[in-house]
Amino acid sequence: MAHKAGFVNIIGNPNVGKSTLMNAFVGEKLSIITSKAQTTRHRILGIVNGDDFQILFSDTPGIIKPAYELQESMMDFVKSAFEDADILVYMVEIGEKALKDEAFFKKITNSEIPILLLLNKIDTSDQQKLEEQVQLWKEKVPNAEIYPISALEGFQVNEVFNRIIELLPESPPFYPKDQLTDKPERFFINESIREKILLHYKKEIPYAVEVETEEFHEEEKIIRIRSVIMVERDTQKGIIIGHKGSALKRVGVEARKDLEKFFGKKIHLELYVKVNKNWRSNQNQLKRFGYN
Ligand SMILES: Nc1nc2c(ncn2[C@@H]2O[C@H](COP(=O)(O)OP(=O)(O)OP(=O)(O)O)[C@@H](O)[C@H]2O)c(=O)[nH]1
Ligand SMILES: [Mg+2]
Repeated sequence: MAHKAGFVNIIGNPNVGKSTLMNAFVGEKLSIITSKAQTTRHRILGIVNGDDFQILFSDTPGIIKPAYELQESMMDFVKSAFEDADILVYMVEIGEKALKDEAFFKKITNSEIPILLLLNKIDTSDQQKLEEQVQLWKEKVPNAEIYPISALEGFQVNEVFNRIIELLPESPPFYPKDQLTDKPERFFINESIREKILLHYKKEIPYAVEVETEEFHEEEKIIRIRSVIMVERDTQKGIIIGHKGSALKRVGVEARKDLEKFFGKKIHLELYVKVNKNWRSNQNQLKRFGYN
């Protein structure tokens, strides 16, 4: 049989479960997951390899109306996911409202490529509501195949995976067969730390934070890491650090545990906080942090 390979790009509103699904497909925690919207800021490739196939999943930021430069570059990642997709996975959740961007929605309904519309979080729904929702989405996106799923509980995830394999175009692999992602180690360190900040701080704080890993030094038995948490203002710096450093310490302890699992090695993690005024609206800073 001929080899199959292609880009399967996951798009949808914020917080619907896109990252949860990609991690389930890949079997690794490549993308961070929290209950807050705009958890994912990048396009993250997750590669699933078989003897005769290679699926290049892309997790993308949730679709929003951008209010500042960072969000514009997040939406550029979504745009790029529309451009190179061989199969588009459009994820919605039970009871959600319309996509926040009409133009993106038109791209989906006018799409020439296969669309799998995944109605996620059905573990939170009853049968009647589910049937109503399926009917609704059939009318809204008639060109899609609809699959009710639960990414969290793994319900119907295999069925969707098998359908993706069927739909994949014939192609040689795009990446070496032992490669898992396109992102470097430092990216996953930054993201682990950012996840803890999303989990433990309120309101605007997580959105004002970017993380940069300055040092990554692997020794035989331990990896030594130093990362800086960047905030936009002095007051935010104080909040991140907390009383006698307690808040920052909690972030460090929890991120270190995740990273030890991810790298399978003991980790020494040093964190500090720096003010980087208005980095979210500064093109040069954004470029440096890997946003286009
Ligand atoms: N009940 C339930 N919760 C889910 C399911 N899938 C994801 N979630 C939860 O929904 C929340 C958002 O999940 P994410 O995977 O981060 O969603 P996302 O679409 O990647 O979000 P952004 O990156 O912010 O756009 C988390 O609290 C998940 O645990 C599901 O099938 N059922
Ligand atoms: Mg996400």
